[in-house]
Amino acid sequence: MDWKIRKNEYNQEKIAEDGNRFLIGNGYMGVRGTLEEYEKEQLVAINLAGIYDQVGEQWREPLNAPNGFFGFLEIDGKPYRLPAETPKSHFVELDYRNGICKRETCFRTGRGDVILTCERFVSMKKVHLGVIRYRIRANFHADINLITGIDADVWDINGPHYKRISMDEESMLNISAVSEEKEYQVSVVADERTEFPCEKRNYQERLKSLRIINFITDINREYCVDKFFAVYTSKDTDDCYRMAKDEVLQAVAKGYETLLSEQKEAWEEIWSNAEVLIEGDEKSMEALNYSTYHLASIAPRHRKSLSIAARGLSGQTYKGAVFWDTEMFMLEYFLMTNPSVAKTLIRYRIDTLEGAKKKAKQYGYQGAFYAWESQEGGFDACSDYNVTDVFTKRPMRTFFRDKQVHISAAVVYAIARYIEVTGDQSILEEGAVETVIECGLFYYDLLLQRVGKEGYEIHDVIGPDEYHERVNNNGYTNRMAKYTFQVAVQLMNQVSDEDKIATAYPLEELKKKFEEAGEKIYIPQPNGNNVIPQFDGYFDLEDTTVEEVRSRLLDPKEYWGGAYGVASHTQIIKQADVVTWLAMFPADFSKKVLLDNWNYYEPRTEHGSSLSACMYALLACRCGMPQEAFPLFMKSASADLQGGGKEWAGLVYIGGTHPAAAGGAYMVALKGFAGLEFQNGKVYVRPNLPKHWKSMKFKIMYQKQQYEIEINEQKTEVRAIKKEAL
Ligand code: IFM
Repeated sequence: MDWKIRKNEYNQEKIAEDGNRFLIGNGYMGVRGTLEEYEKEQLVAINLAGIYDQVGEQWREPLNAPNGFFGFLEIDGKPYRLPAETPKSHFVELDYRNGICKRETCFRTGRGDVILTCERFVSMKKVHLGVIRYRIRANFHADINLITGIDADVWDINGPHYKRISMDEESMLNISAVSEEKEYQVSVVADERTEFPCEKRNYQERLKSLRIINFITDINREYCVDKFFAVYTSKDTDDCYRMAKDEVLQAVAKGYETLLSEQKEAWEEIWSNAEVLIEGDEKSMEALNYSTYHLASIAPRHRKSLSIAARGLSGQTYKGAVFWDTEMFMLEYFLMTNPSVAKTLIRYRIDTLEGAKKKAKQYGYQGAFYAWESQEGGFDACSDYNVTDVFTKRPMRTFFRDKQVHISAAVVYAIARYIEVTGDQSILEEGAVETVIECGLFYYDLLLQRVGKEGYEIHDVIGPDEYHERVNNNGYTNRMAKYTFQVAVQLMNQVSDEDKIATAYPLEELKKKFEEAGEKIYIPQPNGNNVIPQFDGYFDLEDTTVEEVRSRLLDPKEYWGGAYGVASHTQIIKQADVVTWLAMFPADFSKKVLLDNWNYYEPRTEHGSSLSACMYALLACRCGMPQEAFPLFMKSASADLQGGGKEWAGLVYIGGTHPAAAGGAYMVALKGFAGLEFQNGKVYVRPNLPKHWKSMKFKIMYQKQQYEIEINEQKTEVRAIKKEAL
């Protein structure tokens, strides 16, 4: 495996998909895999983590920074740029071992050929920094203008976000922009290094700060231009312009080669903990490591409290918001490979507890109801009208924000899993206990007791399967609420009398209430065929096939759920729901029940969400069916490598990268195929490899100790290899 993906042909229809596939990032910013000469029409984005802004009544979304990678060639006075030009040859390559994206394009002119090669990365060591090396070679004496600069005419889904844009008349290229709503300042400064005679001239164009570098080429000589740019925002510092300038000065002084070796070192460090080796199936190994490349590229290492958006740093899709994806699908990867990032993700939820309490209050509940689409401060960006109807072009009332109450339990799950895996209790003092108690209070308030019935129920919710809205007793939700009560009691039992929580909450009373709630909450049980109803009345819905439902679509972009969606009145579901429950809590039922549910639900699942396949794969492994799990694992692991996922929900664009699928694939590999488990402070592996996998080797962190795990036909070994915490 050469840790590179490459595309040799140029096709315009794939610009959006390639932007995701060739993405580079460092947790602070994500840069779509677009070409240097592209502009907003080609969905260029330098997407910034955790900084949001709203224009008018449109959806609030994260800011895209002015593009410091912008640049193009003029040859003999004529611009040569894609897509306007047809290249003689062209390739794009991502070296995902080192987070470096390269393109090479040969332009044919009337006088000869010019080859432009660009190699770029965003520094993993200095997260504000972007670096690019241009190499230009011609087989004739070409008059070259390399036009390089910063483009503030950025792609926005709900923008434009910058109301004021300024450029100083300085020797360095620079743009400072002020955002519409929150008046965040974003400054980008750029400069370059050339070591050959050339003429340079700065100029400004609407929303662009540009420089022409002019030279005449010798035949077949390579000319190298190294450009460095830095992005700072007023969320990082009070003086972002100066900080950006200083960073660029330092980068220019260091030079490309030094920054490149720092980049390689930083990525090597990541892979030294995260690489998964698979013998016997190179394709799986590539897909899996490429998937986790995306997770590593968006990991917030630069902050103590920040989370990851559902589409990572690939743009403003889904409002750049944080969903349950992080806790239920991505967290495990960080726990195994970099627990301090896992802690950062959890702190984000602890720090947004106030937002969750506010949301609960708005709906008349006590406790913490986390945002379905969480932005700064836990603000719920989810709109009441989250899908646009393809027929009427009107926004459709959806209930994701109001009814996907399972989100709070995902936060509790993450906290409990973090403590279990890392053994680090320090988050308890940082607000984790309050967070869990508040989530418990929220579910407590949702409980209903029907006259003449014993248990407690939860009505009017949406489970993971979003096509069926406002259902009663969604099994997954009720089970997660039960789990929340149990974790809350456990944590309250650890609180000492001197602890300030002991005075803030009536702990004894709460423990009693939650214990009782945990025991009495109604958990849907398997029917005569061993199948658990996804919610009350699920089996009464039309039992049909995914293909039949698909054939009823009048428009391919039509939304399947909601009031009159094609799936709403059928048993066809969007994504793993009961199966997510069983994959998470396999000990709840016998293996036979797990299997019968898998067999029932799988053919009835559209897998319309990239979060679905991995849960089916995980449960298949739990049922001892690695062969059935394998294609579903590959579907998750290849979500961004192959592309082709759903790009539209009604008329709303939902394309981008799929970090939850990546995290899901990683879970399948480790928990499913390798059968990794922790019990009483010990690491166990009960391998369940697909037939053609000859061996598997990876490292994990468990309770401050790193282990190397090796599984092959002869042996299964778990070796403790490093003492220090990561
Ligand atoms: O969180 C998911 C949800 O489960 C399905 N729709 C997309 C969301 C973001 O990935």
